[in-house]
Amino acid sequence: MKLLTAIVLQGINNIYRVRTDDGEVLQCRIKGKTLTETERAYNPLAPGDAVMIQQHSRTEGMVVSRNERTNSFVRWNMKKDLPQTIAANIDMLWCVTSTQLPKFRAKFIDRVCVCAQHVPVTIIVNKWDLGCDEETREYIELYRSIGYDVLPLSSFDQAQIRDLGERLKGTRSVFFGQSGVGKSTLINALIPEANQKTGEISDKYDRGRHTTNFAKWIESDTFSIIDTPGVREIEVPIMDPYEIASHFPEIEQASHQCRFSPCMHIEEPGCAVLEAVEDGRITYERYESYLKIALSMIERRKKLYYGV
Ligand SMILES: Nc1nc2c(ncn2[C@@H]2O[C@H](COP(=O)(O)OP(=O)(O)OP(=O)(O)O)[C@@H](O)[C@H]2O)c(=O)[nH]1
Ligand SMILES: [Mg+2]
Ligand SMILES: [Zn+2]
Repeated sequence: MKLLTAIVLQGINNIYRVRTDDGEVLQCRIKGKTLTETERAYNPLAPGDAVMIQQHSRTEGMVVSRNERTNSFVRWNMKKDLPQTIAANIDMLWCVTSTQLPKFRAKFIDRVCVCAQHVPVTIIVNKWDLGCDEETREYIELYRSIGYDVLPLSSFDQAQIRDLGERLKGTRSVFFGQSGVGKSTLINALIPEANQKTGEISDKYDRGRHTTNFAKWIESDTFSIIDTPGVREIEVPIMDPYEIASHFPEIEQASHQCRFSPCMHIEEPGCAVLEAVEDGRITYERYESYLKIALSMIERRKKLYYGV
């Protein structure tokens, strides 16, 4: 049977909606164990994946293989203890945060940036219309000083949405962030036909209610965005603990002067990162983020590989 190339738009309960190169949208299951045997993962396919399919009818087909990914955005699924791919083959990851409701959380952003690995991250600070406290303003300056692009805006400001739309042009992007920050509202403002359901914030907990419950590929004439379900926490995938510093640009930069290489920047003599934290060139908050991720990675790997 002839094979066609398609892109995965969404997946729910092992049924994938894909679009072929000819623009036909089909529902597919995965053929046999082709994809599940080769790797241990929470989900074998994610939006953005390129796949080979067999078309069985006008509306149905079967996925027979997944093409190699250029990159992927992966979080660790704590419940299943497996890597969970949120999106694949993407140009930009937009870490959507809000000034309040829910409150801006820098530690969350730091983890997203580690999960993003080498996918470029832009930070959106949404709900600017609600005002922004001093602490959040300082964080915005901090992320900018490190080199991140930070975009304060409101979903309800048409000019800002137009500018965002300009920046999205020609890209395959992912919107990711805590529940309730306004990812789906932003997407509806950018692409009215998207018609994504949006939710209220629970006053009691200052949290969103997980309105979006599966990742979905949404398209305009000039760009595509993957809307994703909000999460409360994000855990980074298992990686070499020495690699973590490379996802903190200012720590990475200072580390070139460390006496030892590799250096974990925890207690090694002559560690230039510790010196930079001491004299304030690296903020304690960012170092603390790094340290927490690095120490827990050492523990998690011990448990995973040696069962201790
Ligand atoms: N004031 C204000 N409210 C906003 C803004 N953007 C979104 N909201 C509100 O925030 C609430 C949550 O918005 P959603 O778009 O559902 O949030 P989400 O990030 O998609 O949430 P999940 O799907 O649960 O991850 C809704 O009540 C929106 O109207 C904004 O810029 N300003
Ligand atoms: Mg949503
Ligand atoms: Zn060091």
